[in-house]
Formats: sequence, structure tokens, C-alpha cells
Amino acid sequence: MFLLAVVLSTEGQKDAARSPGATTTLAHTRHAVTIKGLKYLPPILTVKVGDTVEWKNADIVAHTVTAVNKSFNSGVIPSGGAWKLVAKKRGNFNYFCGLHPNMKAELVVE
Ligand SMILES: [Cu+2]
Repeated sequence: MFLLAVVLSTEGQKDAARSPGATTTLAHTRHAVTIKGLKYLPPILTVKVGDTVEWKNADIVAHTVTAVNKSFNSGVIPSGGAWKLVAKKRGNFNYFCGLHPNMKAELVVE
């Protein structure tokens, strides 16, 4: 019992020591957009500044994630590939696939 108590108390101290810096890290969320069937899923994704968004290409053909306003561009994401960005600026970003311009979606950063 004594040993167990020591372990628990050490863990508690570690958590306490970590928490000041951890707050910022925990506030940033990771989001995933799946590209499948020539569609971005979900078609509209809302994130917060500092969040990471990862697009995963689940199609058998290549795609891109290209902002209409040119603020980001993945380049070619091959089948099975992925690309991510950290949302740094607030706004509504319409994007499309440079290889299949009918593929459209939106990233909202608040
Ligand atoms: Cu495409």
C-alpha cells in the first residue's frame, strides 16, 4: 500500500508540473478531412486558430487542397497520401481540387 501511495503522489506532481504549459497544447485540436469519391468529407469544417487540419486521400486518384484565394496549396496528394496545415488566420477559406475543379469545400477558421 505504501508503494502504491508513493506512485500516485509522484504522478500527481508530474501532472501539476505539466499543466501550465499543457493548457495551450490541449486547446489545439487536430481535425481530419477525408477525400473520398471525389468529395471532401466533411465539406465544411470549422476549426480554431492554431488547430491542425489533415486531409487524407482515400481515393485511387490524386487530389489537391487548393485555396481559392491561394493562401494554401497542398500540391499533389497521391492516393493514400495526406497533407496537413496549421490554421493560422481567421476567415472562410473556400478550396478546391486543382485536378478536379468540381471538387469544392470550405475551411472556416474562427
Ligand atoms: Cu481531385
